[in-house]
Amino acid sequence: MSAAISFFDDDARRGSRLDSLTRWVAETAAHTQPDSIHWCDGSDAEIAALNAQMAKDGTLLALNGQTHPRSWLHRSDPSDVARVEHLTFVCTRDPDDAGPNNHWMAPAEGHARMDALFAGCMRGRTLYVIPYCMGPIDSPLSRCGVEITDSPYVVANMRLMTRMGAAALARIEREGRFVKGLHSTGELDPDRRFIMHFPEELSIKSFGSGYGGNALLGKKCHALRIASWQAREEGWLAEHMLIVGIQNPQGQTHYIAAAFPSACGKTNLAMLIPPESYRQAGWKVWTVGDDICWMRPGADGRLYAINPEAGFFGVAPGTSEKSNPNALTTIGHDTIFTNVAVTDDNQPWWEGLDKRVPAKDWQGRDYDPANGPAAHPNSRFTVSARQCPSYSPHAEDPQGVPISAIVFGGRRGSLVPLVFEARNWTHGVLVGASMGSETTAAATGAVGVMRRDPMAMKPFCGYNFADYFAHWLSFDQAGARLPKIFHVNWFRKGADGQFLWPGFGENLRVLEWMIQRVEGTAEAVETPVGRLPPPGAIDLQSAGVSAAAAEELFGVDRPGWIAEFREIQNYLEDYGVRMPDPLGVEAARILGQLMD
Ligand code: GTP
Ligand code: SPV
Ligand code: MN
Repeated sequence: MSAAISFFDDDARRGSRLDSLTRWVAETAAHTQPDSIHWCDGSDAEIAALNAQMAKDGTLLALNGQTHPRSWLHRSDPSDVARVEHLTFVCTRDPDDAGPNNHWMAPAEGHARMDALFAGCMRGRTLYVIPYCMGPIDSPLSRCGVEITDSPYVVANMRLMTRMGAAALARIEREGRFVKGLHSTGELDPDRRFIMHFPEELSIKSFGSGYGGNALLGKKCHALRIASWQAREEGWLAEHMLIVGIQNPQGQTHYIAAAFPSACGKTNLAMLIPPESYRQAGWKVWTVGDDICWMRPGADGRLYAINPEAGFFGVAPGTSEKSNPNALTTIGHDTIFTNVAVTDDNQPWWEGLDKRVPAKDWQGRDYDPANGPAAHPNSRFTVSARQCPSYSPHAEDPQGVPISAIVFGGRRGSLVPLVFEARNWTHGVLVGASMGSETTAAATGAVGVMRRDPMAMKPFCGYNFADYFAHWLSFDQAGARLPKIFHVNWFRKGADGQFLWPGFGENLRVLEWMIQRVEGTAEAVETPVGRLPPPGAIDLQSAGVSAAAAEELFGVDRPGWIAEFREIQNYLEDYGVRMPDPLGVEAARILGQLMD
């Protein structure tokens, strides 16, 4: 093995706080046997060289440079197109610490399995060392990590999604502490694929996938599964939430954090364009983050949030000039597209973009509708957040932004109203804990199956959900000025199978009611399940919603809710004695009121 180290030489690092990092890199190299080692510095020259190399070997295909300057298409292996929840494990000494919400393996067994897969796996390849920072480089809320990978595509994505390179390495040297992520694409054999987490060691091992959350270890593996564990120990929250600033015509901005499961509208809400009348009145929307939110109580008792990511790994299908013009502008240049289709003039294309007919599908075949959608339903764009026209001027504030409201929401074709407010923090935690949603293409497996997805964290909480709910409840302390909690459902369908609510930009009408509730200027109607806006509080007519649809969107179907709460009670009981009592008490109280 010729270890060509291109960042700084061994002598400079010896004896510094980077010792443990250099040792880990050397041990990993000895085990995985790469041809060479490359320390990523995050420079423009570095990425230019990597892109040129990937263009040469076919990993990246250049897109139309006129319409999409400096943008690329990557086609992943057709068996490797989404997160693999059944192959994702949390390895804790005590299985109860991982909880029934995770697949568990003993740490020694997890390491043994992974080490066997990694043995010699980088022969003929380059080992890349990616130092990265999740969150603004100068924020006390940020945390660092290092990903070792043999995939240059992962390097290119991590460069857009995190603060990667020399500045992160300097912070790691200062702090001496970082999350270790080891990744290899292996042979992309679905039978030799695992995503393994060791929260007690702050480490991750991922083998056999090059896709998204399986491979970009800063994202779901670090910023959610490992960070949720760290957050509980340190008194903060790591959540699967967008962060959006809503500026009213008086110039005040309220920040809202919203947890929706994968492919349920976070990117879209984070980049919302107000309806015309709101724009004219002076409303503005500011994007802080579209997927992950780290929050911590500030000195004034409010929760302050940062977006640990620096870019968007967004769902392409459905993104259009009508649904999300901000996203479309964002991805107009310097973007990596993965598994989208292309037109005959080599522009990226996906279902819902426009009326053109694509030339090649996501697998590079001549487009034939008989083969299914042209773009894979989980095809994605990777792009720097700084290219987003609505990117908030406060998105990189080291202290974060204060959160006025937390919103939970799922994809529910029936029962759940467009919006309701929780009575208090405990009720709000129950609302989050009992969330249900229909599955999507963001993970492998059946689509459209209703399952419990508490706080949109089912695939991402690195520890026992019962302990996680207790951690959430613990924020309700003397001196705390907690956000109000709401639940929304943009996906309610009528008897004809069509959505009852137009969604997208019109969602601002619902956010406006929430903000007025926070400010104490809007009314609400008490129901057993929560507080609903009274008729007229949200202008549905201007949103094009008929009176009949409105009735359905705001109805409380008692027998339906009784059945729902019985299911919720069973779900909570599955967690046994660790489940905090207040949630069961709250659920029983609501069920009692529903049956009155
Ligand atoms: P992840 O990146 O997987 O975490 O997804 P996400 O939560 O960011 O979802 P995204 O905003 O990318 O939306 C996913 C799908 O939901 C797209 O097909 C959107 O068009 C659709 N969608 C988003 N917002 C709405 C809405 O308000 N109403 C309806 N009906 N569909 C929506
Ligand atoms: C999600 O599935 O919630 C995503 C995409 O944001 S991935 O990075 O693959 O997790
Ligand atoms: Mn997500």
